[in-house]
Amino acid sequence: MRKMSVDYSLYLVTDSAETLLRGRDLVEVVKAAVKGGVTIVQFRDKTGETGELVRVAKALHAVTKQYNIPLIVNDRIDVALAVGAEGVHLGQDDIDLQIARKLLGDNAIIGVSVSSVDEAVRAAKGGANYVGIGTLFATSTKVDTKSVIGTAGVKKVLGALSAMDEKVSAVAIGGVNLSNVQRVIYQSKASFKALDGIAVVSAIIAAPDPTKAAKELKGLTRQPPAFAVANVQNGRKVKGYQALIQSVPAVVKMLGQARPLCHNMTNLVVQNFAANVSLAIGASPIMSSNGGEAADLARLKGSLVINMGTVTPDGLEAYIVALRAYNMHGGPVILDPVGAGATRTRRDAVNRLLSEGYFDMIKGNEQEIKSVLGEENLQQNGVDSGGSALTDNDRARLAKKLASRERNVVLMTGPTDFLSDGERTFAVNNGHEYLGKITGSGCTLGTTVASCLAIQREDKLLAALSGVLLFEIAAEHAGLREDVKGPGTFVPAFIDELYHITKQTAAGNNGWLAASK
Ligand code: 3NM
Ligand code: MG
Repeated sequence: MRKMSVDYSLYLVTDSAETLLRGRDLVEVVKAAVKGGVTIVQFRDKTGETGELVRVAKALHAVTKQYNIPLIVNDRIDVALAVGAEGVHLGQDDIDLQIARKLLGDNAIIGVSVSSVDEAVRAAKGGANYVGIGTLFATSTKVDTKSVIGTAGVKKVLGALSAMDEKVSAVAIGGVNLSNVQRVIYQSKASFKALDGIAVVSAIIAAPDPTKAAKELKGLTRQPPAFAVANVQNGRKVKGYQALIQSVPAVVKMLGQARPLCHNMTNLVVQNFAANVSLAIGASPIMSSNGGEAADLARLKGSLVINMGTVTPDGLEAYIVALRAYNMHGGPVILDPVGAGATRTRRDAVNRLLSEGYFDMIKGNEQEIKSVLGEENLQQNGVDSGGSALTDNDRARLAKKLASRERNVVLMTGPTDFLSDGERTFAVNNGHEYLGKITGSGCTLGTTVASCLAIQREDKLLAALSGVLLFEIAAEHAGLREDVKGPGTFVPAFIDELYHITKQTAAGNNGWLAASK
């Protein structure tokens, strides 16, 4: 075996299933794919007779040698040895890594399938050259997967690997395709380690034109997704709360000037209220839950709110269509996971949404954020005094944890709101008790923040902060008015105050912000 430096960026795993090949010859398909830019090939055939496996492996090796890329054989060390392949790939139930190393030598590339931190650490310590982390997303190519771990699971593994002395490369596998490859790379990235590549089967093997598919996938792996931002303002990262607050008036002012579109796929209860709040702050609301028109709306440079308040199976599919359309154009999307932990349907819906697209922001109360994190029984700190026993530090940590896991912004609402982009975490103490006594205050906060996101995309945390302060200080103003006697009279007064604050800010009067705390 020859020693070679390995480029894992576009890792093709073969599959001889007729449903994928549709009459085409595997070797020809792989040749076309390699021509398109595949950087490493794994021959994976779980059913063939040994003689046939050796014949195909030999033909594949002729192709990969021509392009100077490695050929890896799945599981079958004998086949790898027979054709002089550059390495093998081992599943957790395959032959032991140490034995494989002994049989194949130091120069062989040995990869191991892992789906957890433990498996990854063991593989790295055992001397694996790379790990294939999966199953990323549920895929019909491999139905007997042990666990579907999502980008959050991949990120966890990468984080663990980055803390080790052993150098091991990493690819992710399972359901990666043209529509999600950029997001997978973006969201999987741990602080000190990114994926070295992505591994695909059907996205290339089943593609009508494997050369084109490989070329496009490779291009996308080198380019950040449309929704990626540096969270900077004028090239500078604003770190402190006080410094960030200085930029809030400009955001609110811009709302009235730009009149951004705010597309709401929201529940029936709050549609009217959300549309009124949008209009009051200068945004232009569209209340449409029809996935069919989302692609057109996504081109209008607005933002999208997906509020699962009254989620239905059809509604969920419409959300996904819209989510993908906005992701493609870089239009910001907010998830409001209403009642996320309440039913299995809602938990499943959240998981499905998180696996199908990117949310620039997730806004929810403590219970909702916990359930999106998958932490129903969080370790409690201090004395349980009924209700939530979390301290504010715990709450801040929750928001930060989810934001860093999803690589987005999290706004966790409550008596104190917590905002985090994973690096910066702030608490806001504004608001009024009547917000808790009317329907749709959380949902319309989502609409407000989404409107800010539509015009402040570079620093999404600033957009969140602007929306929260505008919304909650307006509520304080309304609550103080003499004509407000309770929740009923609060609603119209609140809409008025949102309108007044936005107008004042447009005229250069930022006095209202002094109430921020
Ligand atoms: N291994 P596609 S998932 C071969 O989880 C394989 O280890 C997996 O196929 C794992 O790119 C998988 O078509 C199939 O989704 C990936
Ligand atoms: Mg195997």
